[in-house]
Amino acid sequence: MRAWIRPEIPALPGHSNPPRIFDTASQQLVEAAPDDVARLYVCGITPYDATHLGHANTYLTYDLLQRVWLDAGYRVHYAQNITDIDDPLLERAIATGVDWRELADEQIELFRQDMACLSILPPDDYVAVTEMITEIAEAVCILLDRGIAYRVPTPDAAGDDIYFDNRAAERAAPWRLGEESNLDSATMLQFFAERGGDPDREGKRDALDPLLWRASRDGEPFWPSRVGEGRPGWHIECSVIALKHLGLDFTVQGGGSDLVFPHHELSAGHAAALSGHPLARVYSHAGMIAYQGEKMSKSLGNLVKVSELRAAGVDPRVIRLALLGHHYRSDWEWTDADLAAATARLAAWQDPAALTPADASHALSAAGVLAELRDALADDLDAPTALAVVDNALSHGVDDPALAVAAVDALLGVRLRN
Ligand code: 5CA
Ligand code: ZN
Repeated sequence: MRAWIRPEIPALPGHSNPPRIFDTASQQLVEAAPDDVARLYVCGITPYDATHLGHANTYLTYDLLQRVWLDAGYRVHYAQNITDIDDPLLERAIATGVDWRELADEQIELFRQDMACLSILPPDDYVAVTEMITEIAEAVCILLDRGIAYRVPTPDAAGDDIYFDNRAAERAAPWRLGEESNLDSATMLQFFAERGGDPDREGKRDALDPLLWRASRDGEPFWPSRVGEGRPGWHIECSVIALKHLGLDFTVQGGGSDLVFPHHELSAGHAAALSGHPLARVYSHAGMIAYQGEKMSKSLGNLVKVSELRAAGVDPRVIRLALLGHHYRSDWEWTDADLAAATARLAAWQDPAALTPADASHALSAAGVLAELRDALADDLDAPTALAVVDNALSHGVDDPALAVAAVDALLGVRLRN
């Protein structure tokens, strides 16, 4: 799929250190330092409603990570999927009387516009599940052949549903359930049931075994394949897309923390069972943004949409600054105060007199400001500290305003002057 336009990044003198970021599996900060090319996979949208601030925050997190990598001198290879066939999308299409393909196309286009307005770096490979059906079905065949997948008879469907055998995968692959999420089995069961899993499905070998392939039911979209007519389960899509485009053991797998379990844990399991290697070196997760007391989510409908803020005249840089005001790993609730604070901050940063010292003898070194910005971001993407560094530079003025402006543009993605 076509992604969106790439924002320009000004060149800066010198370079950042490789970033340290928090790894969910080991529960510690680790250096995300690739040998050469930084390979990043971030789970994309399920396109049945418009981009909200929670999505924007997650994609902004990995935009920052890429800006640090680029500034540290690495090349970046970034892949993202689109879950353009799944139950919630079909349910919304039926409820609104729209063809599911039209709904997905409309929402993908809106997402592209939102991402471009927010100056989010686009993926090199932007891949819809519906473009990968054959490869996914092949992967399911391989898992069946190796005895790591099994058929569950499905009387109301044209063929069998196919499930992943977690226990068999643990025996065959460098992977263990719980290794990434660190959750106990009761919590896994709860999250599995809440987040698209079917623990009570009759005929499964284990309650936590996930669906790999869903045989077609009456009226549901399906694709012919070597494993019968049907469509892919959720986790396998990300494993197959990531393996195809990024290869083995890539640098960082990212997404919101709602995906830690079951989605990321089981995508890693599928990939390990297919390739014999771990999926990624670092498993990174962004916090959840809430609104009106609950996690902002399309299914609940408590959304603040990027497109609606834009239509109301909010400068996308304000949205960026509002999100950057919170550390990416924290869970927080959006309020109008975030918007007000970010609006005031952008106005202050854009003031033509800002950064120019009233008294040259008190000016800060712009090179020093750049170094502080780099240190903050390389330290687990500490954007709130980075914003404070710029605020401080403004209150004193700097000896080279053009360098400070370029640093804010390149590292924080906020262009202050044209
Ligand atoms: N298509 C799947 C991933 S394969 C999916 O989760 N789609 S989504 O549209 O529901 O979410 C897209 C991304 O936004 C995911 O990385 C998810 O973790 C993140 N996300 C969703 N809601 C929030 C929220 N309230 N706060 C922060 N991030 C969120
Ligand atoms: Zn995913």
